[in-house]
Amino acid sequence: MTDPSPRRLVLWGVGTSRTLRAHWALHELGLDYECRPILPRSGETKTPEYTSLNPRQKIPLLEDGDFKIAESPAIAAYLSNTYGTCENSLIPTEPRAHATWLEWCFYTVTELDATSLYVMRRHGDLKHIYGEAPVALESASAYFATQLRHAEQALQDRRPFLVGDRLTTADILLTTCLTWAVDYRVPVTAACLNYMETITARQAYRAGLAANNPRTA
Ligand SMILES: N[C@@H](CCC(=O)N[C@@H](CS)C(=O)NCC(=O)O)C(=O)O
Repeated sequence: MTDPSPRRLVLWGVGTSRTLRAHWALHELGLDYECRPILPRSGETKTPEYTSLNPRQKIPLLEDGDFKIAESPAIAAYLSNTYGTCENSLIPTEPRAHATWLEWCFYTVTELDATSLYVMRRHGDLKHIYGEAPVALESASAYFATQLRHAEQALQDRRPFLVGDRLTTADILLTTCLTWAVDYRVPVTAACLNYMETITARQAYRAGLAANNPRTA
């Protein structure tokens, strides 16, 4: 029997660090959603249906009724701004805390993700698609180590969250980069590992991880 009342929130994509960010944010906010478990490099991001939703042919993508939004940091921020409450908001509002949150978000997605880890992925595991480039791979790994000093230094005080006294989307972004780095056997230093251990013990992280698993989605 078909569901007579399709859910409003539909998340496309499973199986990657970027898709995990969206699943995890949905669980932090306690939101009910439908998952379309398409995978990267499977042809599923290139179908005419999906291409009409996202011409970039990338996952994740969120549909909320007639609104759609891609880019994992934007999806997490949209969900918090739209559905977050005083109790579970994932974005600080006080101007300086908000600016610091933005700084962590941009640092993580530009310096750690796009410039370092993704370059390593493209020219490492995905070299059959993006080309072999050992020099780029090595320099991206060294760049990651230098850039990670910022997080390592900030986390020396053993703070549980990057900004303020609760989880924000910046924690979601940084944690997914740290777990990605650990999977890649890129050295991650002590304070970052302690921080990651605390954050990944959260129930919403566990639930997001299960939802992001292509075998269970
Ligand atoms: N900046 C985007 C990156 C999205 C991205 O690169 N997604 C990859 C998987 S992690 C993808 O969809 N690749 C498409 C494909 O290979 O089919 C985000 O953070 O959402």
